[in-house]
Amino acid sequence: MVSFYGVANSISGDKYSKILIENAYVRATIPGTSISSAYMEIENKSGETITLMSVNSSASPRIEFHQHTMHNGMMRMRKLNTIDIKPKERVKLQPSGLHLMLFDVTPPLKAQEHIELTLNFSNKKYIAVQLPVYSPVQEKTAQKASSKMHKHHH
Ligand SMILES: [Cu+2]
Repeated sequence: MVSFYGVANSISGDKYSKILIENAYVRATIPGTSISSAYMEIENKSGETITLMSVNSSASPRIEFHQHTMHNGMMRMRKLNTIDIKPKERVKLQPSGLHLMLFDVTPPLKAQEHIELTLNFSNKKYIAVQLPVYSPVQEKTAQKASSKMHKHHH
């Protein structure tokens, strides 16, 4: 499954290749709601920590970084200001973990569509990523495919 749709803005090809984004998708909005969450894997191929500062999209006026945590058996979401990606590290945004939370999503996100997110990294690196919108069934299928893919490496 090819899941990299990145387009570089205002960065050279060299620097661009140091950030890899894979397995990105956003969930279809549930009818009657206007929130969604987006997931992806971000790999830092450089020798320095790269920080994800913010994410913008025409699909949502407010996108936050959230982390799910367990407190006394209760799932909670904590808002993070930024996400650090250490040298050679791969940060996974995934259900029940780190994720992007999209608020006031309009129009509703429907499966088979795509939205564009612009990831703003430290040192003025901007990467635009096309994310497919997945239904719950498509999400499960994609997760199975990516866990198979990763078993290869281990
Ligand atoms: Cu959240």
